[in-house]
Amino acid sequence: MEKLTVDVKQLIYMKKGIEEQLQLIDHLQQLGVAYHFKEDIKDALWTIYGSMEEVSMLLKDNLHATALMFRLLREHGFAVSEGVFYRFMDEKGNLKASLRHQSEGLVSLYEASHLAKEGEHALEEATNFTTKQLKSLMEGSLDPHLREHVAHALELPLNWRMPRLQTRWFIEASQWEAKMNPVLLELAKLDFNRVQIIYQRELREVSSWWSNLGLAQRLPFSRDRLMESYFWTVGWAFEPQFARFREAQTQAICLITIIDDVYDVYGTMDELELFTDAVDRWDVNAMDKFPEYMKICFLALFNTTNVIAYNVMKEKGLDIIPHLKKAWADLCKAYMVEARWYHQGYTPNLKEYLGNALVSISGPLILTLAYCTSDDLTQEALDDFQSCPEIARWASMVFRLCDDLGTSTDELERGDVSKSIQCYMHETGVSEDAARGHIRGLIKGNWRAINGNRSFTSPFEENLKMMAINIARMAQCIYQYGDGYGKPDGVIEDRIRSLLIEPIIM
Ligand code: 0FV
Ligand code: MN
Ligand code: MN
Ligand code: MN
Ligand code: MN
Repeated sequence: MEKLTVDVKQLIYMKKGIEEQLQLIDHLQQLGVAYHFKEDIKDALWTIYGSMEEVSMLLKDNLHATALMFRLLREHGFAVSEGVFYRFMDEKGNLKASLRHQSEGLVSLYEASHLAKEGEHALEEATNFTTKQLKSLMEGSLDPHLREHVAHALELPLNWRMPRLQTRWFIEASQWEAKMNPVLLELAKLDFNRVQIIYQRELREVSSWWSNLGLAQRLPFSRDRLMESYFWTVGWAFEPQFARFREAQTQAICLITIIDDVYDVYGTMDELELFTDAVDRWDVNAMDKFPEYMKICFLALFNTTNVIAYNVMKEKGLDIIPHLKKAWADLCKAYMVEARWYHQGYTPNLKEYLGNALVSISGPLILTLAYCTSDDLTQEALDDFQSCPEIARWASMVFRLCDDLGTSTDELERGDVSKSIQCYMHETGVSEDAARGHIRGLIKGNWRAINGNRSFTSPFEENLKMMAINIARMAQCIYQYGDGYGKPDGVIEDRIRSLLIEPIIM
């Protein structure tokens, strides 16, 4: 691996054409090894960004390379305008019909267009145009490799995909690709298997934490999902360096899941009021009044969170308890609001529902925990902490809306608060299909907001934004075919197996 890494580094600096350079960076990213070359890739992109005008001239009518450049720059937070695509459009702002024949360019433009911000009409046109063209390509006869790529793109755009899963797919789809450098591919396979072994080690540790806690046995009504929870954290930050992040987040997800079930399914209103108040005061003394099942649940939350905070205090001398306990209290209060609505038979309008539901999906808590357990946390950063910055809000919105699309049918049947689809139906009188369509539109709008907020000023901020974006991606992945978390089906099981258990054959 060391030798291959040196070889690939040389490749990055080797003098070559701009398209080749862009292609190399894209391959490194999709093969899941770009993190070994973070600085080198940054340098290369800065150079391209610094000479955008000349580069654009050079690329002239090369749609594929232009789209690749646009997407890579935007993914890395550079301010690049949709104007780079104007030269592929006619006076009316429509993409030129002759582009129909550039199948590779169409795929690249399709992927690039999913990085659109609010109000970028050229990119909106690009999504519509390429989607239509790619669908019609699928109807004709196509080279089987290209067909696989087009089908994959149409299923979900790259920007919405779980990175690690994309890596596994891309490595396998690249085996027969003439354009793929075999050195890259070998490095990618070795690294994938190496990282998978790291995941297995982490999973063993966190799974022994979970079984020692014994909470699932004491609360048999709740979902017991250690493996799925860990899988989720791999989606949020896959690189080996984020081991501590994954551990703390897996613990949090297991607790969130149980507590969500307590509020949604099991607890009485009086019990829930007591619990919410105890979390708000972060007070073990409040446990006297709890029923047994709630005592053990509270103590698990209290102890686990305090251990996480203890480690940060031990290593950095920083006190993160105030932020963590507030995030948990906000979550429980949002759960309480939903429990009250359900209890009273009240259906809020969509706006009122979403204001609460973006907290109850736990996105803000997860990102608070990510912030506070960050390796490069400082007192200064802690003083600047915001409980729900804009990007956390939009990512949580995508998470919530995807969850509602995937879980609300069963939730309603079981008896649960009206979710976004039902709130919108109640408010407007439209059909369920129409309401689902409306929600999918909202998801796209939130993605545009996320895309408009990708710039950063420090690695600390970059990591957090990436995690927020991955929260939205992971929601798209888990709920793609229904409730992949509550009722993990064959698809999610296969996905978990392919990332955590089955190595790639060399
Ligand atoms: C979703 O469950 C779910 F399981 C959540 C939000 C907790 C675990 C997952 C992560 C934090 C990643 P459900 O659909 O029951 O959630 P709601 O909020 O709809 O009750
Ligand atoms: Mn292929
Ligand atoms: Mn629930
Ligand atoms: Mn709930
Ligand atoms: Mn749900």
